[in-house]
Amino acid sequence: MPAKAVCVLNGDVSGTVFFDQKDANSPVIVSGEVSGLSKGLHGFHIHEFGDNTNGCTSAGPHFNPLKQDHGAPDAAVRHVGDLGNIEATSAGGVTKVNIQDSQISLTGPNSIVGRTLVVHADPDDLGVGGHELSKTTGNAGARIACGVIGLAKA
Ligand SMILES: [Cu+2]
Ligand SMILES: [Zn+2]
Repeated sequence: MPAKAVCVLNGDVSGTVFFDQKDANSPVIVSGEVSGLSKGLHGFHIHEFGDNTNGCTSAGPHFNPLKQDHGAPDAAVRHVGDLGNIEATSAGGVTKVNIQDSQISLTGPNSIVGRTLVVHADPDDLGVGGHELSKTTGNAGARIACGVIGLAKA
């Protein structure tokens, strides 16, 4: 069964991100746009809770059902929610999102539906920056926009 989900990002920047999955064992295609980012890399993660009652803070830590360290999307050791970075090639413009990921899902134990997508102020160091936060958050800094991922019409 194909599944679709969508997230409207709000905060210091804004955007809309779609999640498409052909069936439960297929990768999830993450596509969309984020507007207003500063030039450079910005951490892009699924956080555990779909709770924005205290802004992006209440989304909690990275979605990590397997209790792993933080890492790059293509690393063997990563959080399920680790989607790496998106890159704004100029300041304040529109940044396209185009990611394919095989750990997140729209069904089952790795489902991201009902959780929060967060965009960060700074680059995610992918676990290898040597900072005390590298293995938990990638030292990606403030949460500048977020939104809850919800089911969309398939
Ligand atoms: Cu994050
Ligand atoms: Zn992580």
